[in-house]
Amino acid sequence: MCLFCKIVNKEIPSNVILENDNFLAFHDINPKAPVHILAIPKIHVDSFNELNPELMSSMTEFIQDIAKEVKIDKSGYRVITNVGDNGGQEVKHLHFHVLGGARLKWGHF
Ligand code: IU
Repeated sequence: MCLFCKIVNKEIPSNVILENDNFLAFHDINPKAPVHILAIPKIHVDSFNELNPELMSSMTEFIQDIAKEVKIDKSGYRVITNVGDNGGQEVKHLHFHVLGGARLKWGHF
């Protein structure tokens, strides 16, 4: 079972901020911004490449709810999903990074 599936099953503890039947949001263990949350589907999806558009639709609302929950919806934030090797995806369970809490820099190569 993959790392994030174990987090979903609570076999590995995480700092959960929001959860419903289909999704889980928890604080990234190695934050790259003052606010850094990971949003994942509870079912195993390898990456954005395999993401069903219908699941993306409900994930959109979940990510919007995260931003409101941690109060970065008004100040602004960034949503990123890394895909595959060139995208820098380390954990092969789809996750969206939700980053905020400061004016973020841009540029990645
Ligand atoms: P990436 O897009 O696959 O590189 O992102 C993986 C993220 O998962 C990365 O930001 C890690 O800090 C984070 N993470 C975590 O929150 N808990 C863990 O046990 C592990 C990685 I391993």
